Amino acid sequence: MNRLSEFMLPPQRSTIAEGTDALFNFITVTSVILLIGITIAIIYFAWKYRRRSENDVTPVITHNNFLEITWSVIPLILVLIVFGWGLSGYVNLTTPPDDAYEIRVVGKSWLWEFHYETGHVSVNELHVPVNRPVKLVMISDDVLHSFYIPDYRVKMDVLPNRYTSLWFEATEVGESVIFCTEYCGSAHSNMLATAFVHPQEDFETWLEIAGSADDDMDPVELGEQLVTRNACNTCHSSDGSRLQGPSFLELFGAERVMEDGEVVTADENYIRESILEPNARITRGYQPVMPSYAGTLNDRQIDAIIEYIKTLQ
Ligand code: HEC
Ligand SMILES: [Cu+2]
Repeated sequence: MNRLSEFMLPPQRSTIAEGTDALFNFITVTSVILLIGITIAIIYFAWKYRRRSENDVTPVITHNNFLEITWSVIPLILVLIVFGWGLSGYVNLTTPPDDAYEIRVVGKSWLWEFHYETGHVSVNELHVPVNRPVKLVMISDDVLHSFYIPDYRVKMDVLPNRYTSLWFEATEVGESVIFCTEYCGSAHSNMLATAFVHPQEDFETWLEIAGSADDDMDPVELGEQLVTRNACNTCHSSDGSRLQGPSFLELFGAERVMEDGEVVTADENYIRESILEPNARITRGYQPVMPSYAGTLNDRQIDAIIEYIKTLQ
């Protein structure tokens, strides 16, 4: 069975992965056995009871209790096994252990934000300790998304206005891919993140430094990093090319025409407003698809991004 999982499925990197795969393999193997058995029976009977002569007459058969009960009871038992097994897995998946480490997740078109107990926020990077249950409490800022880590066999819809949660315990130090599996707009396929699993001590250290590492960095350098870390660069280029949004090249100081005809000079206030309330004013020729970074970026970080944009002339 494990060979089968290795062949068909992603690596098993959480405590529940093996159980989930066992059920999946049970369903696959039973279905294949039934498929082969029924196909052989159909072909055999078609051949055995073929019409041999002009006067072949089919005998009148009304029913056969034994056969009918057998072919009802066996599938019923199989279906009940799958139901019970699936239910216990579902209950397990929806009840996190009490000591689970909690991280909050916000889905936005088209990125994932992770908020830690220290107030640190990381974008598209989930950091967790190994061998410790982690509970994710998730919500969406806009449309429906779905949070999926194939290596951990966990998936849960992420909804606006309502929290959903899931939990897992990673069993290996390393990296795994996180997908959005609910079609959520034109850049849905870019809504990817990475789960980084650290040894327990390293996780504590990571959490301690993560919040303060930026403090003594040069603003322009910090701004450049933030643009990548916050996935701004998936929609804004720094070389003049047009992506989902306008390029940052030659943005600072430029005159921008808004959707309603208003002309705005791209100064500090305009950039700040664009980051915190992207829908307040829409640049003409673009869709209102930028997520708000209010609550994600603090003043110092916004200033750093502005300083960085200023250098792109
Ligand atoms: C999902 C794509 C997307 C992401 C991610 C994104 N933006 Fe935008 N942004 C846009 C679009 C589209 C516009 C133009 C429409 C509008 O004004 O909202 C825009 C407009 C802007 C503007 C105004 C630009 C102009 O020329 O008028 C600024 C400044 C800006 N974004 C900064 C940022 C920063 C900083 C980040 C990261 C912290 C970011 N954006 C992340 C899509 C995005
Ligand atoms: Cu999505």
